Amino acid sequence: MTVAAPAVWPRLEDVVDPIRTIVQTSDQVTCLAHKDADADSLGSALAFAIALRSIGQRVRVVVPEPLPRLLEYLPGFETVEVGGAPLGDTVFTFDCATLGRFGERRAEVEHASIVVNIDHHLSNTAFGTINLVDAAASATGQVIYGLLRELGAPISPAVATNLYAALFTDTGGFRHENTTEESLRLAAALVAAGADPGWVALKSYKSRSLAQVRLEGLAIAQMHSEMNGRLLWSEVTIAMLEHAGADMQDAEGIIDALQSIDTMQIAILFKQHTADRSKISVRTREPIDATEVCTPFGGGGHRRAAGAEFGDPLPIAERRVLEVARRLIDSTR
Ligand SMILES: [Mn+2]
Repeated sequence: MTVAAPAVWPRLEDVVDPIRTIVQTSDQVTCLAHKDADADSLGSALAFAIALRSIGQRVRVVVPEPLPRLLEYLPGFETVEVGGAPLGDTVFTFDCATLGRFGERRAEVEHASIVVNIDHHLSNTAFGTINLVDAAASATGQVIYGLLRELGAPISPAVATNLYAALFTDTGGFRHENTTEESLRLAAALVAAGADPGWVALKSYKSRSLAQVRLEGLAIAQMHSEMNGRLLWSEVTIAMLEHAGADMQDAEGIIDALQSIDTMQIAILFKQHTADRSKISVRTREPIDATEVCTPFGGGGHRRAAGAEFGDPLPIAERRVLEVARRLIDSTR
């Protein structure tokens, strides 16, 4: 069941005391990132976990399958659990707008007695017992920083590095429109607390494998341009993965190449996960809202970046999505 999001979200100062009580009275807190976790989701979960452990709490960090191996550089990554023990009664979620983001862990989140939902997606469905959602924040990591400060938890270099990675990658290395005065000030504060910006940049954007770059080459070589380059799309098929010696995690970043093209208004990358399951990543420029490409298919995200999953073979997903994309571009003429 989907819960309608409130028109006005609770403010940090309204939820900090209940969150403090939850943390102090729980035997164990589970920090859960979303499926196909990115550095904002997992970095926020790790930062929160490390900070709480340092003040004596028992905290686990869990991700739905599969383990996001490209994030192994995040401090504490070696503690991340995938599969295994139940989530338990107290679950904190990070950067997850809907219950659909929890993959095989969804039922456990639905049945947990306390769920603290911390996010920055406007489309968040308020599935938590407590919902700390700030759509003005550039990253969930920014919300976590504010919460940790309110809780009086120390921002160690490991915490700062995780939060910096969250903020840095969710702003595309401070290039996306969600880069604000506040996020840049926070970046400086995190560097002062021990995050190394050059190292995080190296790990997030300059540590790609040969297979990743080969796969990107294949996807770019067969990119389609429609409507005078306003609609740009490509695909990653299982055959392409085999050809490049890559797996689907290596497709991360291809969408950035598509969205770097000057004429682009909608860029879409189609990913064939199995014969009858596919996913899309979508990026847009003003005035087109990326969520409008994805919500007809049960997906969501942000105005500039969104995604969706399909229980359809790739060609069917492509036909359905491209129809929506062409119509959106047409309506902006
Ligand atoms: Mn995020």
